[in-house]
Amino acid sequence: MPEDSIEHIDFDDLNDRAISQPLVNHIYTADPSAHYFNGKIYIYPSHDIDAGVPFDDLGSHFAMEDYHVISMDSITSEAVDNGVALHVQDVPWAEKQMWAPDAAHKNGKYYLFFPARNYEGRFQIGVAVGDSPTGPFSPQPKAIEGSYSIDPAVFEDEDGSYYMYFGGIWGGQLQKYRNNSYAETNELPIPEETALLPIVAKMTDDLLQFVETPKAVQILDADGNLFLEKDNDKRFFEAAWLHKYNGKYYFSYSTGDTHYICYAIGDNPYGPFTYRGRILNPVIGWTSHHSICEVEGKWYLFYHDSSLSKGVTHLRSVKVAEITYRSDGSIETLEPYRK
Ligand code: FUB
Repeated sequence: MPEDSIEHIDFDDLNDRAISQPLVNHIYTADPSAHYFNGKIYIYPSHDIDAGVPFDDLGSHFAMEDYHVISMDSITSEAVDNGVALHVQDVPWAEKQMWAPDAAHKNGKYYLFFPARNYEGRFQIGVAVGDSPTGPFSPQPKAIEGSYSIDPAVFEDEDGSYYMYFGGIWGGQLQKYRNNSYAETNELPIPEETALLPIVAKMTDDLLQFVETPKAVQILDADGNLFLEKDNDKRFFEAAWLHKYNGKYYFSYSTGDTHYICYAIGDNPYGPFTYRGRILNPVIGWTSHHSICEVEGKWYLFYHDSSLSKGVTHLRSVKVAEITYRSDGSIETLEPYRK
């Protein structure tokens, strides 16, 4: 929701109608990637700040500098801020804009995956490694080779393989790439052309690199066709996430400029995925970003909105709400504020 349409919102009333409240309110947090590691919930969010950078369509005002990990003993417990887990000043290749991260756990090590702008102004994705799920994390000296754009989400499959999904348009620069190559002249497709697609790559055993050339992830409509750019209430924009439910792979994402969290279902981690609907209707704030995590047999959507900051686009707060699967595997759409 654009900031100019929020002037008349009664935020006290909105907060009363919200289906959930911010998990923490002493700092702003966004883009939550939630995981259940060793019987506890860990949330890896962006740490929103007001850095005084003017608003633009490329998201320069999202000028985040560090990451804090939030932990919860259970879904109803207090959310604990574990302090700074990684700072941009400690990442040799990254200049600024520590955007939506994710994390993974393997063989007793914890891996924080994060996008940032490098010194040439391009987003890339880095990895930092730690011994604890809350950090601190030590960054690798260089970004992942062949990585680009934003919003990494790392999925661990049941066979022990890990896959990274990534990509985001506008500020996330995905429109500048075709077949993994950058060109300044590349732009968004025109409305009648096929929409841009998210990207996936399998990770190496040490989770520090891609094992293969990244591939496009196909999201198809019910007739088996790719969405067009004009289908912007269904096509991919940013915020990829993958989870597995009842043996099926669910790829979920934000439609960006239409503000929906949607999902598509497939039979393997590479897709294709067939569009099935919306998980979350628009929240207060322009962006919508989420993750889906199973905790003790129930499934939860971690998401954010800008209710605490009274609608400031780049000052968001992480929330959580339970999601419900129907018997056919579809997900009931959540309305973030009761009518
Ligand atoms: O937090 C910065 C950017 O906003 C994220 O990378 C996008 O997904 C959007 O939420």
